[in-house]
Amino acid sequence: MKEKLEQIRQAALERIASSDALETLNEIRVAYLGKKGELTGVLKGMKNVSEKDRPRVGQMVNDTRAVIESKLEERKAKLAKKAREEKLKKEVIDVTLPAKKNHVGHKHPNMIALEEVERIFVGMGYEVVEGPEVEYDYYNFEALNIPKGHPARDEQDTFYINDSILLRSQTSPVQVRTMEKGKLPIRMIAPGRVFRSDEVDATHSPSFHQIEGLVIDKNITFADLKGTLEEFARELFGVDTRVKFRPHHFPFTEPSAEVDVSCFKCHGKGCRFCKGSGWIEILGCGMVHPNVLRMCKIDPEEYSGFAFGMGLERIALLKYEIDDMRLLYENDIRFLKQF
Ligand code: 2NM
Repeated sequence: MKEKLEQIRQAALERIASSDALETLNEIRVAYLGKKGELTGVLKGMKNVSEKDRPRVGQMVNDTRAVIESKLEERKAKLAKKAREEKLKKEVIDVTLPAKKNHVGHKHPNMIALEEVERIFVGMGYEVVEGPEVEYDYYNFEALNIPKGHPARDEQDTFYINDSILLRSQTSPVQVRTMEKGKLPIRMIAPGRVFRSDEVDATHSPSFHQIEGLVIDKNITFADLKGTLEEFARELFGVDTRVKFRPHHFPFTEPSAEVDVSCFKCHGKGCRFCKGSGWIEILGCGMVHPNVLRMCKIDPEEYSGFAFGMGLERIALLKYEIDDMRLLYENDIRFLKQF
């Protein structure tokens, strides 16, 4: 019996020592200590051992079991440590490798210009209001004193969805919606995308952006309009900028004007930039037409106001001296990063 146990012990310890995987250790455990294992076999043979020898033999079986178990644990810890070290070695991080480049974008010139314009008007107490790009014919034309058959409808080739719904050709519908709400006074600008069926060239696109402004209060006069836009031009183009109001016609304002600023490149002497005139056109404006006020349920006897509108792309092209509007729509990061 003793020799048998000694033999089992030897064989088990040898196998444990030469094992090199955790799975092998488990197989060894099963082979010796498992239900059908060799040591268990010996225990089962105890019934043939004399009563007198039984405690001693039992002790020997337990000792053998304990030795095998402790060696198994010891080997298991060693193999686990080895595996962990190999894993760490494999996963080592080379901190000298160049970092992955994180390509960040760049603010679009339209956006830089828009934020500048918004900053100026918000500074004068204006609110920035947005509205839908898909509009009713009513808000885009009718309420702005442009009835069906009016020539202004042909001047702005409009994308129609159906008879009464279209892609807005200006952001004035946002102003109409604000006036309709009836909360006065109003000091607002409405920036946003507008659509006109134009051919693409250096100065045209079927989709571009406008910023329109509106002030409605008691006793608002053309002098307020002039002062406001003069201040705006000086902030946007420099303190020595002069402004010129040329009579014009818009259906939604009366009187109306177009506004030129003195060329900020040549200061009015005349250069290539202003095509020799010394002046650059930047926006249209006027006193809101009484018909528009009435359609928005505002009494023109009590309230008056002014409105203006400018093309955002035009401002961006001028301010950043870009000579082709198409560059603004290509989104080439090498182009955008210059501004
Ligand atoms: C312009 C020029 C002149 C304008 C008018 C209105 C409204 F809704 F009050 F009638 N909003 N914007 C306006 C006036 C727009 O753009 C060249």
